[in-house]
Amino acid sequence: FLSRIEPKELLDKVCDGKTAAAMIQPGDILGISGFTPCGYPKITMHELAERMKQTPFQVDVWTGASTGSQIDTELVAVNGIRNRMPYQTNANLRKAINAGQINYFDLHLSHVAQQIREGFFTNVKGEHVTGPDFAVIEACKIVNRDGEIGIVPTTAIGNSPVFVSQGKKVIIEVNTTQPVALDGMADIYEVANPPHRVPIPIVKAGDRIGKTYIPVDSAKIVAIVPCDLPDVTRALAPLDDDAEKMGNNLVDFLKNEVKHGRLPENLLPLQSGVGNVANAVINGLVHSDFKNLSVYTEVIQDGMFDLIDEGKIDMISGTSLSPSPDGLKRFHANIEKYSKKIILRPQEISNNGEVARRIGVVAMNTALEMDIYGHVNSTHVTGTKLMNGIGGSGDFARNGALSCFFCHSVAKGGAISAVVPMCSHVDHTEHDTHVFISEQGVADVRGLSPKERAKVIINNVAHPTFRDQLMDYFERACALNGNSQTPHILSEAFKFHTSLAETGSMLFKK
Ligand code: 0RQ
Repeated sequence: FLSRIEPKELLDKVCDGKTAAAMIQPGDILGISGFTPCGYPKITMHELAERMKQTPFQVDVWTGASTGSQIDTELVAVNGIRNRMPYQTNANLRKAINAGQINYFDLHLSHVAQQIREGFFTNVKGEHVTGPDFAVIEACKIVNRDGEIGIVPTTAIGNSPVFVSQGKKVIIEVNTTQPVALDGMADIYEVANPPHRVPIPIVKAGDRIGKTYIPVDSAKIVAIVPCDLPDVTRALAPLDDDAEKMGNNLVDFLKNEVKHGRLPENLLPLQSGVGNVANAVINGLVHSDFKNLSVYTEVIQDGMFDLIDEGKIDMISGTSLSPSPDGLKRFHANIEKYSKKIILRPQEISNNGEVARRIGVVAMNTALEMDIYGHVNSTHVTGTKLMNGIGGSGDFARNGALSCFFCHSVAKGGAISAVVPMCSHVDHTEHDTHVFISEQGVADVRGLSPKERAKVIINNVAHPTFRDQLMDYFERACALNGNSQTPHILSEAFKFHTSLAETGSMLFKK
């Protein structure tokens, strides 16, 4: 542990997690490292939850995305979180948010850093602040490079740079389970807010533009805590037939794009979301003939290692390394090979709209539901209950060269249709969606009017069991509205959802 703290003048800041947690005051805002369950501080947050068990109080928690159990389970269990942003995937946290116990704000992940610097967020007193009270950051090492003290981050960069630069105090957790070979993967570059912003000089996914460490003003460091707990990442569901079909549908679609000259042979930089569907999609590419691919995305999951092993990938840019538990072992066993192909950037850069537009990503994200006109709900189950959050899907869907959305055509054993007459919540509008892919097929809605889109989506992506019901709605809506631009029968637009609530199925009983 001590050998990982290169600036010896910082050794007097070394303390245990309990001492660090005791510095945090009720109402403080904590800016925590971590993005999808990796790279998050473990010991300090566990000790904070223990302290809250004795003396209940609350803090605000800002993160990169979802974090680990010490934060998203333990702090939730002691009712220790007042406000939380910008993304989560934890069942306990989700339950607390949907029970009104925690105020949660769901943001485009690339926007968080700018909005912090601008002072969009308020503290418990209602005052606008421009940074957290504490940045709590997991480190692989603390270094002195070219006279600058720096935190070498671990498996997630997320919002750590802005938390450190804008935070009042910094707690660093040095995790000895994280390999020192991670040093060199990070590319830290912080942008200025308007009107001082200049172009971000990335023209290819593999361009390095910053430092390998997060610069930190050593006067702000109040604690350096040893940690020996590994990241606990999430397992992925095994790939089933439907997942394979979805991956094949994508590959066929992309091959056709190349054939007609709309995409280059090695495609454009790929972005893919997280979760089972995203993993299936990448799996399709692993088994395809595409070569010399590049990836400009946020989360690097197991499928990316397959692409490296198959020799199909030139470079992968992301903000976090969040493989499954088996994938993490594989990464550690081959770290020399994988680390050369991977760049980890702050989420303000990995998800940046300017860069995504310039390099022209192929955005591949997942929908909970989509409607017949091409709007997408990625975040709210039946329009009311938060699932995870928008994450980076909107950053890429709006700015990518090509915006694809994936989903299984049905959920919950066939009771729920992914295609509905009107989305019960909208994250991505008809203006941000180009191609829909389910295990049933592909709906390419580029250049189509809403009424043209409806037919293609119903016939190609919806499950056959729901097609008649959807077409019946569409045809009656057209008749009722005199073929208006986007026909709806407002009194029936949510009948799929109300039927689900009343009968347990979106399929109406005839
Ligand atoms: O629940 O396993 O309990 O049955 O949702 O669904 O099909 O396993 O798909 O793991 O890829 O997650 C949209 C949630 C999909 C995710 C979502 C139920 C379904 C299952 C999961 P069960 P699958 P995935 C990168 C970019 C938004 C953010 C984003 C997500 C569970 O991809 O959060 O893309 N995306 N960010 O049964 C009720 C429906 C349902 C439904 C599926 N219509 N109603 N439940 N499910 N459709 C990430 C970051 O930015 C960090």
